[in-house]
Amino acid sequence: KQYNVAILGATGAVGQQMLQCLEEQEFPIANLKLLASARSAGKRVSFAGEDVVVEEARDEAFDGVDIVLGAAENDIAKRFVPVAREKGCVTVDNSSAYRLDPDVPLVVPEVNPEDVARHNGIIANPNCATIIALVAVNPLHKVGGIKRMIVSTYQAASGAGIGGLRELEAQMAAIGAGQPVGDPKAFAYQLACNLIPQIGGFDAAGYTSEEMKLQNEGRKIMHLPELRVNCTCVRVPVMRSHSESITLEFEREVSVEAAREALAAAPGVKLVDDPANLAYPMPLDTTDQDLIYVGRVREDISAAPGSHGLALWCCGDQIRKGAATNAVQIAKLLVAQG
Ligand code: 2RA
Repeated sequence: KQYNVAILGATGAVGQQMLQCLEEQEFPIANLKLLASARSAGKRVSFAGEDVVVEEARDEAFDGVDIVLGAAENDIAKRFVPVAREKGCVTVDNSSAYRLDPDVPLVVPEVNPEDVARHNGIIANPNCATIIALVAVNPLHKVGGIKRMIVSTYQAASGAGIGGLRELEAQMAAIGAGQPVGDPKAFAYQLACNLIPQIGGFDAAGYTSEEMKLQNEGRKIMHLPELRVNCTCVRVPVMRSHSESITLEFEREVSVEAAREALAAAPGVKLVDDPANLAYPMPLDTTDQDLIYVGRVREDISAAPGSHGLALWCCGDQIRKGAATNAVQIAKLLVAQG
């Protein structure tokens, strides 16, 4: 069977990557629609050797569509995803609009694929930093039962879309040319040669919306309502891979050897952990591929007596597995489940 597929937000970084993932993963497409703002309508994009013209997103564009991949921001998702559902489409939405809706499954295929089947027309794609962390920690959760996570993220400029990428490139070029950097637009401050400890707005407890996603989405995806998470999200001058330092507290002992063994066998993971040979995950290595690299696996030497802890480091491409690849993998689960 082949499917009529639409990408909503087709011209952004994630939308463009979704198109590439559909082609790479040979998704069974009968007809493809690329939907975007009026400003982008008319653009030509090549797909599987054919030219596809970008159309303006409007209600009737969803007529006859089976699967929608949502790559647009929250306001556009809230405007069109309900319309698509009314028309019988199933949407895999990358915005944060529906992620915590109890009626909407939130899925990382390596973690909770079974949740896809309970959708009612919408499946939410988790936040990029959540996907990257959970692909790395889920194999360890199966061994020792995770109670608590302390996470620091080092998030790439691409998290702010094409504008974030362009801004970092321009700032690095200006610095290289000895020119003034100019006023930041995609971020609150200059990102080149800097670190910005803020992604999203602050809540009353001093946490950003990005930091609370890992707790809230992690609890839903892993079905661990008691999971305790303390997250610090930092924007770093890296193009498109997020990195995360993660300390885990377990119910049961997990040795470093057992952890490495579980990670080496885990779906979606590449274990890169050989400090003696300076082998560890780095953003340059994970860029433009779909695996989450995990390394620096070691005992948490600060763990309280009697408790069991590990520390690790992981990197993943934010546009691919952090967004587009995960969404296309969910769509393939949909197809596989008929
Ligand atoms: C970011 N995770 O990195 C957010 C949205 N992609 O900016």
